[in-house]
Amino acid sequence: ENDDLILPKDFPKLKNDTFLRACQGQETNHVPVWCMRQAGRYLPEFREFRAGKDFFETCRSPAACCELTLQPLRRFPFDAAIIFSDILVIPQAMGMDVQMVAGKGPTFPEPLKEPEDLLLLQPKVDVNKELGYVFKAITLTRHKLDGKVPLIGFTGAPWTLMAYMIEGGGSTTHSKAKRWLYRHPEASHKLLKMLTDVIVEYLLGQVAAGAQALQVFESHAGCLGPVEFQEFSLPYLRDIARKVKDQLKESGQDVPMIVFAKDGHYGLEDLSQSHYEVVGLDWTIDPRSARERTGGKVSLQGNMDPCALYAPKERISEIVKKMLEGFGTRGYIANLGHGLYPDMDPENVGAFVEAVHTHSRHLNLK
Ligand code: 1CP
Repeated sequence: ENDDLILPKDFPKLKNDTFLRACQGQETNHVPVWCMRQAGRYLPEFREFRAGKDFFETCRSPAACCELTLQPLRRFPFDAAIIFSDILVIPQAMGMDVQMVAGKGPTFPEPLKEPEDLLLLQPKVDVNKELGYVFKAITLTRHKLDGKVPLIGFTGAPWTLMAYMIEGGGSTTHSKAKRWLYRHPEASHKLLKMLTDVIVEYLLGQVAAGAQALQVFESHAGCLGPVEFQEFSLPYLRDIARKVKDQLKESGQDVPMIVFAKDGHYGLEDLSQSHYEVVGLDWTIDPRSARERTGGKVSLQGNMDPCALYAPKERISEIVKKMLEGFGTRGYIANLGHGLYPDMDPENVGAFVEAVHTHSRHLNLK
């Protein structure tokens, strides 16, 4: 592949800016919709394309990432695309080995055990060198999208990445990682700071490569209580948004940022005042109370229970209508409260997208 052919310039003109307008709280004809994990195993074409290929090898191929990002957009009129990649490319860039083990998920053969292990991490990560493959994937995909919809870049948040680096994989209790918070608070802050520095550079690189919005996934907010969230998650989430925005402003750019702290209800007020344009919500929060608690200061994204996609299509339509009435159609991006599962029926995903578009157009006419 000739890398010169995918330079981040002269991108095709954007034809559907509904998602970007909703991020900024502007009026739209319909409520924009996309799904977390829309590029995923629920699509037969995804399973076929990924078959027999190593997951992180796939992540390192810009052409493969581009194809997987575009697949769901060929089927459904989503209003945004999200680049195919993974949050765990950052620990890899910092020098850790991460493998995708079938049936088990991401696995670190040598997780961090003690504070001394921080010395094993790269102190200064050159994101262009270590994560340039993601930037190339973004540039290529932005060209291939041909302006159909905006392209979202993303990262894991510091606490969520720290949790994986210490647990060595997925976990229900996160007790090894939380042990660090209670036993080694200084080392924990040191690691969170190291991650924050890489994340800021990584997000800026994604924008330079062509990302038109950025989502920060704090997927493991829920295992922290309000006190630990205040100390170990929120300050870093704020730092990331502030630093990215300050840098972008210097070059006259404005890219909306979304923070998604799964199961972090207790942080909703704070998250709505953390320099992000959009707060993502899981399905355990009622739309009206989320609006009240965020005081109309930010746009909201979410939050249908992904499992509602197992319901018959008529029921999905009713659930979507209620959700839209709860959030209102302004400053709102419809999504699920978490990612799609592999056993979900693509037809029902289509029904979800259609229900959002149809009901929101009706509500806007009222
Ligand atoms: O082989 C496969 O296809 C494995 C499944 C898979 C996929 C499709 C993994 C493994 N990652 C991905 C892609 C991915 N990961 C995307 C692609 C874009 C899209 O949404 O369409 C994104 C945004 C992510 C982000 C991600 N990875 C998160 C944050 C979102 C969330 O789910 O909370 C997390 C926590 C991960 C880690 C991860 N990667 C894969 C799995 C199965 C997991 C979760 C592991 C666990 O905690 O148990």
